[in-house]
Amino acid sequence: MTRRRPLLIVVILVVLAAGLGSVPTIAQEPPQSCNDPNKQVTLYANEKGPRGRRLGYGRKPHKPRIPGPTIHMTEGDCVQVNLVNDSKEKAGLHFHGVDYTVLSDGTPHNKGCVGPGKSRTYVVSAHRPGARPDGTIDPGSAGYWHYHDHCNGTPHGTDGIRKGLFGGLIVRRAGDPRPDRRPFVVVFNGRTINGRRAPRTPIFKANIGERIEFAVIGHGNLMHTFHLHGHRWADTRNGQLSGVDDMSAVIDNKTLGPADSFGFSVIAGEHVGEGAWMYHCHVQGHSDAGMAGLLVVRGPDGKMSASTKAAVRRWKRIEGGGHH
Ligand SMILES: [Cu+2]
Repeated sequence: MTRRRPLLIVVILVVLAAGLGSVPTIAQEPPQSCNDPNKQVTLYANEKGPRGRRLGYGRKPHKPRIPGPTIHMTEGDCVQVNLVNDSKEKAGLHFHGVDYTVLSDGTPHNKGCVGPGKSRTYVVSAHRPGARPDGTIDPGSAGYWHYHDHCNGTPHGTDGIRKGLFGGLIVRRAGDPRPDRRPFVVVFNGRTINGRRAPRTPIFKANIGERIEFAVIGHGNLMHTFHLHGHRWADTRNGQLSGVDDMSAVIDNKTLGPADSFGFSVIAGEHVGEGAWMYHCHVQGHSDAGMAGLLVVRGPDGKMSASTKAAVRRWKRIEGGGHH
């Protein structure tokens, strides 16, 4: 025993030194306010549609959108989101993927709901990846996330989500490729895309060669599969491979359950050219019910070719022919 004691002391000293020298990344609680006034977002919740049966978040009062405005963050950011509830119903904000205290959880039991005519601030932050003192990896916050109501109808926001209270949240890592356009946000909810059925679903447009980005979110009670024609991406955090020998699967179809989300960026028309490329849910009964839209790849000058225009017209006519 006495012979082993010096070794034991050395081991203890090494462990202590390692502990003192490392930066604990997990012990910190997320902040409850952000100092940067530029990192403030205000969202307004309002009824939407002629009968006001839908609800949406918007950047301006009485201008709700479904999905709501996409919130952008970079790892290391803190964002203060002010929710002004201009609707006649209860609403709130609950975020996926990022850091927040229970005060910003947006749930009824944490008193995170906002009554009609009231407002409230939520604080969320995104951290960079790092190593924990024990050597395991603390993943960063980067990802294709989303936010939604957790208050309307039930304590789980079931009515709020059904009516349209949701939006995308994109957290980037420094060095991630940036798209040339605003991200295309696709929310599969019930048998709709962004609350609509073809041919009134979004028609996204880009010029050939541009980097375009999709953020895809599932909601409701159904399982979906997102498929994009003519383009494929890596099944990784942002759709990119780390090198030519990266063995990650390359896919053009991905399963999406409720509250799942993923995203990727691709080069519009790469290897396939201009045209009207469909994106849709590949559950056949869902695409037949109207869960389909278009990615229109225009020429490098931003002009749609005659054949692309004709294809878009045909698509609208065919999809407008009634759903099953
Ligand atoms: Cu589906």
